[in-house]
Amino acid sequence: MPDFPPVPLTLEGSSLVHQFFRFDWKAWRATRADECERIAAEAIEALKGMERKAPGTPVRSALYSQLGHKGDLILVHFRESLKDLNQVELDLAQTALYDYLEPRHSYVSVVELGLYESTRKTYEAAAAKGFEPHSPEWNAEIADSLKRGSEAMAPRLFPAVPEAKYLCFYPMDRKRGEQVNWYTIPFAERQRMMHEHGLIGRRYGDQVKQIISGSIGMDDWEWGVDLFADDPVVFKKLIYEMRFDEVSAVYALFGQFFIGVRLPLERLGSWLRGRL
Ligand code: 76R
Repeated sequence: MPDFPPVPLTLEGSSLVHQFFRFDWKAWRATRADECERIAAEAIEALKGMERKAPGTPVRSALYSQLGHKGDLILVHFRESLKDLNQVELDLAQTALYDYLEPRHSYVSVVELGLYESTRKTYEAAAAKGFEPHSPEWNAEIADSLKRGSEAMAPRLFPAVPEAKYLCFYPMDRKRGEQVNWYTIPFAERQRMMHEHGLIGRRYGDQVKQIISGSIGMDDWEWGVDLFADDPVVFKKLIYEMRFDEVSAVYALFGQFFIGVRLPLERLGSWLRGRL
C-alpha cells in the first residue's frame, strides 16, 4: 500500500443551522389577544417562506416543539450556503415573534458524506497512474473523483428535511485522548471500524433517517448527528446498540442531546395557545 493522506475524502452538501429557543410564555400571556393573533399570523407567513423555496419544492426549514428544559422550539434550516443560512437568521429576527424567542443554543454544520470505502480506491488509482500525492495531477484526479461522487450522491448531499414525527440531534467528537486517539489510528483500521458502524446503522435504515453533518472549523464539536423517526424509542435502541460498537464504544464523545416533535407550521397558532 503506497503512502496516502490519512484524511478520508468527504463530500459536502447543504449548510445547516439548528436553532434552539426558549419561548417567553410570561411575556406572551401578557400580550393582548388580537396582538398575539397578528404576531402568530406574521410568524407563520415568514416561516412558510422559509419552509420551501416555492410551493411543491422540498422542505428546507422545519419547526419542532422541544421536550425538556433546554428549550421550547427547534428550527432546523438546510440551505445552499452559510450566507443563505445567515440570511434566514436575520429574516427570523425581523419577525415580531422573535421578541418572544430567546436563543438558547445553535449549531452550524455542513452535510458530510465520509468516503472511507472509496478513498482508498481513489488514492490507489491516482498512485497507479504514477501521480505524486498533492502534485497538480494528483489533485486534479482527486477533484475529478469527488465531482463524480457529488453528482451521484446529490440527493443525499442536498436532502429535504425528512418528514418524520420526531427529531433527535446531538453533536459529537472522535476522541483525541491520552489513551486513545482516533486521529492517530491508521486509515485501514478506521475504515474497518466505520464499515462496521455502517452495518449496524443500515439495519435501522427503514426506521430512522440519519443526516451526518461535519462541523470542524464551524462549531464546537466535530459532527452533528440528526436522526429522524416516527418512533422515538428507535433513537434509544439505535444509539444504545452503537455504544457497543468499537467506533462509538472507544472513540466517541457526545455533546448534549436535543429532542423535539415536528410542529407543522399550520399548528403554530395552536401551539402558541398551549396545544400541540
Ligand atoms: O452515510 C452512509 O450511509 C455511509 C456509512 C456511514 C458513514 C460514513 C454511516 C452510516 N455513518 C457514517 C459516518 Mn453514521 N451515525 C453516527 C451516529 O450514537 C453514536 O454512537 C454515533 C452517532 C449515529 C446514530 C449514526 C447512524 N456516522 C458517521 C460519522 C462521521 C465519522 C467519520 O467520518 O469519522 C459520524 C460521527 C457518525 C455517527 N450511521 C450510518 C448511522 C446510520 C443509521 C447509518 C446507516 C444509514 C443507512 O445506510 O441508511
